[in-house]
Amino acid sequence: MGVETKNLRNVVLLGHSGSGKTLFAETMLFESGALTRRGTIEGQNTASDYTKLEQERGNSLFSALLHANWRDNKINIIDTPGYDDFVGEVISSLKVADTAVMIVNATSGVEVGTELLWEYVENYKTPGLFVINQLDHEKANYDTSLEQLKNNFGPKVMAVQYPLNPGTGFNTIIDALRMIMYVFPKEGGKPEKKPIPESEIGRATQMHQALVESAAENDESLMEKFFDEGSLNEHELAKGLTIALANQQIFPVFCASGKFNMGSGRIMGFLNDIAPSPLERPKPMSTKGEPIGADSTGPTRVFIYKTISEPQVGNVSYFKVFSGTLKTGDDLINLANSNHERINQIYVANGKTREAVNELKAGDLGVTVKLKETHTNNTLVTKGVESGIEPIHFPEPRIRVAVTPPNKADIDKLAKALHVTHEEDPTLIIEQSPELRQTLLYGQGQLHLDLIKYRIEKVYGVTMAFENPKIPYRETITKIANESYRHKKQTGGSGQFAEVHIRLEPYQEGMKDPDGLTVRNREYEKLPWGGTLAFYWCIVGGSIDTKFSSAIKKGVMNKMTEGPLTGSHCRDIRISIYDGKMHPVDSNDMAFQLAGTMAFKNAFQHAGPQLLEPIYDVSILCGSEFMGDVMGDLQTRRAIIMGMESEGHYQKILARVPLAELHDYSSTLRSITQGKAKFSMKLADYQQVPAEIQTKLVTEYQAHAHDEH
Ligand SMILES: Nc1nc2c(ncn2[C@@H]2O[C@H](COP(=O)(O)OP(=O)(O)O)[C@@H](O)[C@H]2O)c(=O)[nH]1
Ligand SMILES: [Mg+2]
Repeated sequence: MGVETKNLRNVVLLGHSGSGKTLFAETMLFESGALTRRGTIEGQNTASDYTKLEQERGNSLFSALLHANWRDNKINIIDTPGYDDFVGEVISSLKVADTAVMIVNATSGVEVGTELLWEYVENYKTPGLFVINQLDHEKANYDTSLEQLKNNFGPKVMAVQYPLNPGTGFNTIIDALRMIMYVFPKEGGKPEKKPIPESEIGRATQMHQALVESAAENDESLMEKFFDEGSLNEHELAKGLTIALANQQIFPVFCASGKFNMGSGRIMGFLNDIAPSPLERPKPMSTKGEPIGADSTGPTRVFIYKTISEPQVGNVSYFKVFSGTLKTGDDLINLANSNHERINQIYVANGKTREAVNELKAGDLGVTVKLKETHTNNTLVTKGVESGIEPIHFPEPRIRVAVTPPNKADIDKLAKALHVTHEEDPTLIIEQSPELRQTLLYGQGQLHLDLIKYRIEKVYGVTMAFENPKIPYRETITKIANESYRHKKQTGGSGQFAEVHIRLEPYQEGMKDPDGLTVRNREYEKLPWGGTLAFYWCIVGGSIDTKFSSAIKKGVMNKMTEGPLTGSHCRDIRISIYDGKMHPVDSNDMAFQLAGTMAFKNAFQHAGPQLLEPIYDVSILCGSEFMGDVMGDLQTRRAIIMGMESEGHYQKILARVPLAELHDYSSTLRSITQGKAKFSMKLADYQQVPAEIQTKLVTEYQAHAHDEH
């Protein structure tokens, strides 16, 4: 029998890298009895960091699914990586979690990672709590950490506990919810419960009162009771806190030392008693915009939040049962492609250890293997169900590199390896660019791409090298030019003849008709690479037959595709065909197409040709102390600063930066800020390339084009 939905707690551990998530997860498993001995990061033997790569690096790179039984309940725990490069793993974990536990390092307080990850918690409306961890550290500062949490995340942040003696020798926590003092033995574990000493009663009572008030605030009957009696009993308090937590009306703060195994038991107790089950949190939305309740007797909806590929096993799919009950032998339908999938095995997981079970009820997390055509973000449903789970939206990439073409023998192997890697990690995006004639990889940071390279070499035995990606420049014109071109050729008996007179103008939406020309027909071509080609037919008196119009346009488009300056795509040009000549026998489509190409090419050179480059909106969040360095670096990248604002003790900078100047930004920013910065980027616009850079690019292209002929 699967665990009842009301007895499930799905928890995701979040936090800046190094805050102690993985060790804390280990402690939770140990305290619950799921592990008989505690691993350490240094010992490379934790349940969560079970891949060789993570152990070597001493850092989580992938999310890990764990679970612990605690009294009546099963607590599913997902440990996540802290590095922003792996935020995809965090987002997919948040999608299936019902409570977020944000681990904060007491020696450094709120860090960039804390802030960025909290944004996701708020966006996902995930109930959340904080753990101020590493209180055993000599530099631990609880008060500052708590103050920073309140400053950054507002008055809903409320302490449940405080440490009596943070720092070396830490062993005592005052708990204002239970109004009790916990004193831990040297090796941690089960604390001794003692009355709160006289000297601390004042502070503890004040905290307790604040918790009771916020528990009462979110429920009318509790509110009444509170006004009548001035207090709530334990049961009412728990009920009120569950409602407040589930609706993000309170973010409680706890104390811990993962290293010395202090505090995790109480936090699991809180998750057990107070944290919402999948039934109590706001309902997630389906692809059809309807709320989906975690009803274990309803139709089955199984959502795949993560897929990995294991050497001996093949595809391993991590899922949440959003509704219904999943049983072995179930035949489900993948809503994304209508394929049938038979569920042969269902597992629960503790890192790499998997244990087979017969069924999982609504709300539970599990693993299955060997699905045929099912990927991350797909929903498997009972036949007849039409709405799935709204997919995870992964963040925009922040770095791009080109893959150096491998030797012939490896081309297919590499392509396959990249494909599988993308299936496992949707934040890796692969693009075959016909425009740049390169294979481009887009990812979340240098570390992200380096790791992908490392894994592909290890797992698939294909050597992979990166090179600088080319920039997708655009070409346009800045002034009017008139041009005529005559194509004439005599070969044997037949000949070719076409003559066109054209005018090129920079195109703008809503511009008036060309001076002195009578426009017969207007065509506006929205170009697949952005911008417009306006093609005007202004022939009076039939000097060219209208039937040649499309051949001329085709000729122009050929050159627009591979522009005269650097072979880049052209955009935002109006061409008016206003005169020409044809020959009754020798004129044909081919001749007019060629004439169109040549006339356009020549006119372009006289029309103030201009290269355009992609400009990105870049948003940077960094510690205020690095502000000067970050700004100084931006100045070397032809950046335009669009705004600055402070967010807590962080500084947010908005800038517009040419893509050509951004290729090493991810690693540079990391090194100048010692990792205390994050950024995002998004294509904003195309803008003129400065004259000296244009000259250089055009000269390079012309020299290269010359070589090729
Ligand atoms: N002193 C102390 N060190 C800790 C504590 N928790 C974790 N660490 C250390 O901090 C480092 C990072 O821990 P880890 O669990 O990998 O952090 P994560 O990146 O958040 O998963 C490791 O060297 C741990 O041994 C703690 O409570 N106290
Ligand atoms: Mg970790």
